[in-house]
Amino acid sequence: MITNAFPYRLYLVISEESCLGRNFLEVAEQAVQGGVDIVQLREKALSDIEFLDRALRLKEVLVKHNVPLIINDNLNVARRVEAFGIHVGNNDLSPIEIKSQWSSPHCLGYSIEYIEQLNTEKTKISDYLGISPVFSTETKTDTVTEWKLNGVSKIRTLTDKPLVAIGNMNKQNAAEVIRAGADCIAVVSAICKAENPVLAAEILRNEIERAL
Ligand code: TZP
Ligand code: MG
Repeated sequence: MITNAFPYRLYLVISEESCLGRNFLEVAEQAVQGGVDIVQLREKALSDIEFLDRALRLKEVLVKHNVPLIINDNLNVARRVEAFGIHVGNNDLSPIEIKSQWSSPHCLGYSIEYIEQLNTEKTKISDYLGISPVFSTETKTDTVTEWKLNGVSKIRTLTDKPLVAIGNMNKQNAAEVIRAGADCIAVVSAICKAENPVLAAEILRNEIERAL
């Protein structure tokens, strides 16, 4: 369920390398112009200093548009850039550690990779849940469960948290995933690798709105 604390519908997950050699700041800004309303910086192979530098530059762009920044799995960077929130997977920093070290009201996203995670304290204290991956994807191959539409529906029946669908999401499947119970669609390739990121975001946003 969408809440006042998490009203977002189209979520861009970006890294510099996902943008095919283009300037990732420009891609992010174009995505926002097309209708992305929340952005996560996900850099898995950088030092804290390099990660922070990218995060600060991205935040400068997002602030102009009043779009929140989420940092993937790095509490130092999240704090120093004064991010809106942090996102972690099941093998990352623990949500419990994060909540104890970084006080509310920062937004905490947690990826659900198998069903047993739902009934845990980590899930309970998270502000939104990632359904990861809905469909298998070349962007992230170390995944556990391919949820598909059935999995999205099943998770929907088990929690009221905002649900963010990720994994090979695109304009062909966004509407049906929303109808299956997701609240928000997260993408890397569908925007970062699109010829026209503004248009790609607009089309995705329309597909989402049409299914609500
Ligand atoms: N977590 C689960 S799938 C995924 C992440 C970060 C990658 C999604 O990338 P794409 O290109 O939108 O399939
Ligand atoms: Mg991880």
